[in-house]
Amino acid sequence: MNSKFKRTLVTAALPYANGPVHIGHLAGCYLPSDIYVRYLRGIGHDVKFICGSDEHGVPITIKAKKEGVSPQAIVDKYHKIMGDSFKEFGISFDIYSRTSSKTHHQTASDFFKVLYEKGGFTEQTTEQYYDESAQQFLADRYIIGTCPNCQNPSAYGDQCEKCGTSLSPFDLKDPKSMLSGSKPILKETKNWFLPLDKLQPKIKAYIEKHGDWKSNVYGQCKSWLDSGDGLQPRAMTRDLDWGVPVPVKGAEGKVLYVWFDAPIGYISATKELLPDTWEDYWKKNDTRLIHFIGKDNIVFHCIIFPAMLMEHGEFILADNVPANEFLNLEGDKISTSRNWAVWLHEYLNEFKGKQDVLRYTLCANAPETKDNDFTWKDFQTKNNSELVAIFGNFINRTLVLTHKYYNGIVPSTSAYTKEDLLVLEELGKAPDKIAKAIEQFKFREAISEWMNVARVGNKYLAETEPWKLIKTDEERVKTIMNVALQISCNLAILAEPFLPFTSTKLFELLNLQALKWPSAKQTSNMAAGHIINKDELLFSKVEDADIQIQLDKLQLSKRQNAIPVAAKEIKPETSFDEFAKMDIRTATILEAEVVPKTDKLLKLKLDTGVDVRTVVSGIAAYYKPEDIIGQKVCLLANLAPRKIKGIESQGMILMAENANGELSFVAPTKPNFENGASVK
Ligand code: B3M
Ligand code: ZN
Repeated sequence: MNSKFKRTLVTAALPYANGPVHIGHLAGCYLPSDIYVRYLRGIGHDVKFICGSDEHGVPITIKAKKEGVSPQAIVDKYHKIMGDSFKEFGISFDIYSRTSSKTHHQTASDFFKVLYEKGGFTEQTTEQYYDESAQQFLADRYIIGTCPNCQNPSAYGDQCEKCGTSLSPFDLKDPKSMLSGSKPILKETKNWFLPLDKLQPKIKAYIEKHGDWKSNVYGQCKSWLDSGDGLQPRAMTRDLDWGVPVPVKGAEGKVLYVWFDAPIGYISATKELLPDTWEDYWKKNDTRLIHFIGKDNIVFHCIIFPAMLMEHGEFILADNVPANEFLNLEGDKISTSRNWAVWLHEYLNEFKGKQDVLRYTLCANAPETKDNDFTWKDFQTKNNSELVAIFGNFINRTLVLTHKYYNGIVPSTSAYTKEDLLVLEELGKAPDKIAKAIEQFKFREAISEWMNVARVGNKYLAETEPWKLIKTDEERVKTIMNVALQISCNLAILAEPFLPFTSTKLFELLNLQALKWPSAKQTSNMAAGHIINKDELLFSKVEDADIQIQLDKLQLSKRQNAIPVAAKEIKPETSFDEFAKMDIRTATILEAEVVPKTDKLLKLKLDTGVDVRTVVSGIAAYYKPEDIIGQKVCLLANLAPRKIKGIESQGMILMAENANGELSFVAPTKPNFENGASVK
């Protein structure tokens, strides 16, 4: 640890309270910060770990509108769900607060007033979109229109989700209010801006002092500072009715911009945690402030929040902002709206007691330097081939043999051999190697160094073969088992930041009080004569069937979201003459059978009123042959015949397809309507 600092304040981004927590959140921000903090606690450093729910801003009001409830009801619901998930995964915040708290409203409001009174804002009157029927200014997200880039007719005022372009509401063609569907008018409104353009030199100096930051973070900051016209003034107030009211005259009906109030939430939460000493963590130069975030939050934490703090004048600035990249899932971007995610509360139900398996997988595969992919197959491999086969196997062999040979009593050693000494030396070096990686925010490297200790242990047992030696050299086996127990104990110590549940359980098995990090530099923590507890498996296999359930769930999401393109947008105009070329007739299904060796196709015999013909139709997933004999349908009768699986299909049955991809017959609704009637 850098000795310049007496204490460390670690913050983890405040997640919006508009949905449950998924693996992307965990991997991006909460797991690395938790590992870091647990390590610091382990070495006895003074550290506080701050987080809470971000309960303001448009993400909340939109969710409330969608669910038809109040914003307060939304944040109450998700604050609880998120807080519970974090706790269950061992994310060891010292406080998990929320920005709707009284302390926070007061703190954010006071902060704004300080800047306001110093003349830290510029006032600007601008024209904004206003919904006259809803009598409300429209946040960017509340305006939809046509994307100028890709013509998507339902792009948002801040971004087109189809082509990814970031937009301003004024870029949209045919803007409409999402509240009423009406065309918004332009209306003048006054807001308070942080003059980032004027602050640019100070911010630049701050960033450039931190060339040691992760290159993804530093690079993004530099590109903001150096691009085009540099930083631009940014409105710190919004015309919205949900948030912290702007505490100045003439600002009635306005609230603080969510990105103004949310980072102040770190300060408010520290106040709630430490009413008497919070200032030590925010105002003393020997405090190290570290923000853990995801990459979409970089500019807010590296540029806007520091600018606010500088202008305020009383606070320290972040010493580091270790942002991660994004985690994808099975090759696709994680998405709440498409339900393409692994939700922590669902995982907990389905993989009871396996929190550490997810922690291990997400850390070993963390998106530290580039976006990364979570796959269930990899999850299974990490569990079965690493946690079970390497670490679990080593511990299990050690404990089982200790019981078998010595009734669970730690044996004493005689003189060490060269191989014992080599192993013990490597064991003694492990804590510093792991610590160094953690201190540099290289958590993947850190956890792999930890697993290497188990590898060393496994190799040691495989080479010394105590189970064979026991027949010829009992004395030597005592030493070997003693060494193996030392390795086990140190693995428990070093596991704590990464796999806290496993660490606790292993200490229980070893019948020891949990030891702290520095003890891992010793290789004699297990005293001869100490009695260990009965052995138990630390990890069990994840079966193919368990993985299949998860993959099936994702497939279901995919199907439910595969909205047929035709249903989304109306095709280009056509003429009646074009349409009239289709000869569509009513018909009745006479016979139906599954086409052999397929699971989607049915072979149908139809009475078309004109003839009887065969049609192959891809409806087997939706209709059973025996259920559709006698069914009325509409048939495109003059479609050129084509061979499908060797059967000539003479026409096509018209089907309607809904957003879930389900198919339904389209048929005359009058009973006994004749076959052969033409559809127009
Ligand atoms: N709530 C964005 C997010 O959840 C935002 C972070 C605030 S940190 C002060 O990604
Ligand atoms: Zn677009």
